[in-house]
Amino acid sequence: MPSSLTLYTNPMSRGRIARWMLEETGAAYDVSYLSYGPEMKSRNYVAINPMGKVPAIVHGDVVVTECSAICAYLADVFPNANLAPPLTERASYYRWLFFCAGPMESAAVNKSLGISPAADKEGMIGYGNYDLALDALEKMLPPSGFLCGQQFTAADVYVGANVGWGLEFGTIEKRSIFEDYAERARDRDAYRRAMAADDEAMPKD
Ligand SMILES: N[C@@H](CCC(=O)N[C@@H](CS)C(=O)NCC(=O)O)C(=O)O
Repeated sequence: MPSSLTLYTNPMSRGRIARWMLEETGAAYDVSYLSYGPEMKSRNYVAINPMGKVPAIVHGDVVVTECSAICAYLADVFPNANLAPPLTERASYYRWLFFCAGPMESAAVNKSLGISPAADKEGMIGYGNYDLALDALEKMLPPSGFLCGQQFTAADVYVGANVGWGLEFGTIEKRSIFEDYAERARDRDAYRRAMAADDEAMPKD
């Protein structure tokens, strides 16, 4: 197991999700903060993430980008944290991670940009339309417990963060099942530690 683990992030970014997940694992890690603009697009950083976006983690000589992949990877390499179901019981786990990273995120971001696909194009758009994606989320979210039953997993870090921030930023409509789930998922010491650390790293005026 490599000993070095570095998070590349900006405190005002999706990097907060990766930091929450790192805190859940209990692993020691370093943080490298990147500012938006030239620093994130520098040759050195683009060698890590060709998108020039945060977050990324570098674990030994392995690079992982994409918040959802970072969550899943960290759950696998730190199994003692018990953040992934057993291999043969991962149906809901994968379904949720990929649904949220793909269709749900696109639906929420497009909504915030005022982009709504023409009705005759919905069949070729992964999320169909915003209401369809949101209604699916509402039907699939459990009324109690977590996405994989009673076990809190990396999928709850990713989905819980997205639903929570979606509600706060208005990209996800307020519905009680969303609010209750986000509150349950984020009621974690690791979440509070991660948010406090990123708040502390915010630029001071
Ligand atoms: N799909 C990526 C999205 C990453 C992303 O868009 N990050 C934004 C911050 S939240 C960023 O780095 N933007 C800076 C830029 O594109 O220049 C993930 O989930 O990690």
